[in-house]
Amino acid sequence: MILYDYCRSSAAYRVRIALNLKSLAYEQRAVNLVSGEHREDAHVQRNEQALVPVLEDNGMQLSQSLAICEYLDEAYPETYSLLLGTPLERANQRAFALAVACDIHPVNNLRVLQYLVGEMGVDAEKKMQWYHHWIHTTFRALEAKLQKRKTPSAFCCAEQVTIADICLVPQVFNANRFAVDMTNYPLIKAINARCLEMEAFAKAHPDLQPGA
Ligand SMILES: N[C@@H](CCC(=O)N[C@@H](CS)C(=O)NCC(=O)O)C(=O)O
Repeated sequence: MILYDYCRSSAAYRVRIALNLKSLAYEQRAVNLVSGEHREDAHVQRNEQALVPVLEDNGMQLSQSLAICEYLDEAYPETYSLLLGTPLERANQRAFALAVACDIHPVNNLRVLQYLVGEMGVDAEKKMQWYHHWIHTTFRALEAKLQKRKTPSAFCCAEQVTIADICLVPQVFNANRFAVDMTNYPLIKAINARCLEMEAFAKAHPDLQPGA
């Protein structure tokens, strides 16, 4: 498998964690988001949306990190499962993951921040205010959801890592990178720390990737 990714892309970080948890071998090809390599023809041929990650498997190129994670689970069921338990439990794990992937990530994505600054004339301070606001809005909700669990577990939704943790950890990395105050999120911080102790997460860390 070939993973087209970028060290600090949180969507690609999710897929790296998933591949590592499932012990699947992959080759990495860095696509530099800072220099705009993702908008060049070669990458747009892989993903018309000009975004990373793209996973190539059996000659086919897939985009969208969560679709890729579910593909990996379906295509390689003999390895670690990213979704666990009953349909209700699995839906709960997806809901947690989607809160990050659909409700934080898209509004804080590079192209949105670039549009705010470029087309909308927003200054650097207001851009950071925007960035922090959307993280706090969903982290507050997720922390409350974790507090309310009837049976508290070591990870977001279970005693094992699921797709929920795979989405949470890269988002916490982004929050820390941009100095978001995490004081009010003790459970998120504890789960993040627990995940980072695991090899699958440690190996996927942005600082250890090509081009970091
Ligand atoms: N929903 C997509 C999001 C992919 C995405 O937005 N990737 C970011 C990096 S985390 C990207 O390529 N950004 C380039 C840009 O904003 O121009 C997924 O989960 O794969």
